[in-house]
Amino acid sequence: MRHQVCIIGAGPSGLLLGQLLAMAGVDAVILEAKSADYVLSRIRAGVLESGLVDLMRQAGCAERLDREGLVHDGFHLAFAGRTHRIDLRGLSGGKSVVVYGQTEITRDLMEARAALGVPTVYEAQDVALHDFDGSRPRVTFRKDGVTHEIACDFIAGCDGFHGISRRSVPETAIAQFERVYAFGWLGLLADVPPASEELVYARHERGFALASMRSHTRSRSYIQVPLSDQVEDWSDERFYDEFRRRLPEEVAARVVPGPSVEKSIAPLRSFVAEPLRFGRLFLAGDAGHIVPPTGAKGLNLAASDVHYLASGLIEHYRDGSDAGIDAYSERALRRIWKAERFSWWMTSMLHLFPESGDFVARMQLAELDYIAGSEAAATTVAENYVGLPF
Ligand code: RFL
Ligand code: PHB
Repeated sequence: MRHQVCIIGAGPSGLLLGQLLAMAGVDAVILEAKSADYVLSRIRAGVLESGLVDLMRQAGCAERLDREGLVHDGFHLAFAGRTHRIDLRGLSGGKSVVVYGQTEITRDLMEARAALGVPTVYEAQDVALHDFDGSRPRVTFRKDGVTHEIACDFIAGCDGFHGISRRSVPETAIAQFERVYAFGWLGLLADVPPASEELVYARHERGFALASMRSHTRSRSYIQVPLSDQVEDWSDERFYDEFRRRLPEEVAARVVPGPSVEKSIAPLRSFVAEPLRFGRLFLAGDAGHIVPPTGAKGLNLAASDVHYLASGLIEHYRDGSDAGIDAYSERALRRIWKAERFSWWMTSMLHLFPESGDFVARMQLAELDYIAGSEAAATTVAENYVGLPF
């Protein structure tokens, strides 16, 4: 088998890249380790920046997103018994975010890919990358007991944090920067109306809480938990008790404790690999970087990577220029580090760090009070939350 580009991973990064390339006439195959149903069952992000929405439109996949996505012009920061609204639209020169689940983005992209009839191999086992430091990279995998080989011009590693692409690069060729946090987010999805029309990020002495949603009838709720906790420790009832205690009273009063459709604990991590290009292999999305979810940036960063990478590859095939792919790593990393900073800062300001003591707790409150009282401070929150320009 021969294809121009071999994409590893059919998460949002791989599918969006595949779609943009297909629309431009570039021939790409996607290899995915799991089944399509498994990929669709992962509940993750829900807040989209306008850059991602625009890319979905460019990919011809935004019809349902434009119809069902909820435009949010603001969100709330709750702390010390107060609630402060960040007016995203007013503070960012008219920008907003869209609430629409990652699962739905994935589904829309999968359907568009199927309609184009371009190849995706699900349940590809033992995917291995070869010779990407030379001019003829190859990818091998097993499917139904048979070994296959794909010859290609480029490999796009879109296989997430635990994927094989980044691990295929010699350790001496890659620098890795990491911060691991001592807590995780316990998330609960339920088919009940959300407690608040806009998202509420709450800093509380008992730990962080976030009231979010997927639609007017589906709520997504999170609480900070120690990493030692297991999902089994948290009945729905216990979850809602704790969630309510951490939210402002008027929001807590409106929590409808519906049975969980999904409940899971996600560890929090900041991570960046440098560079994002190794010969003819490129890393994009979670394969190259991870942010803690507090800034809602993970999925959106995957989209900006894909934007830079797709335009570079299209330029290569259409114009015979390598300027775009040569600049990929640097362009993507400049935006990644700024989103890393924002996500780390929001995480630091809103979570309970028991080991850090009262001084840090007072700093968090001073910072939140400053944001609530200063338009300049609130503007930097809004500008980063709606997403820095590509
Ligand atoms: P994904 O979504 O992890 O997709 C990677 C795909 O690659 C496949 N794969 C392989 N395929 C072939 N061969 C191999 N050896 C492979 N190894 C892995 C995987 O099966 C998978 O299908 O990465 P991608 O596409 O870069 O997308 C990134 C986003 O998924 C991610 O940034 C966000 O979901 C992060 N994230 C969140 N971001 C937000 O903005 N808001 C959130 O609320 C939020 N919640 C989350 C999250 C990430 C989580 N993870 C990674 C555990 C909650 C969780 C639990
Ligand atoms: C979500 O709805 O899953 C969500 C929203 C905002 C975040 C993180 C997660 O910052």
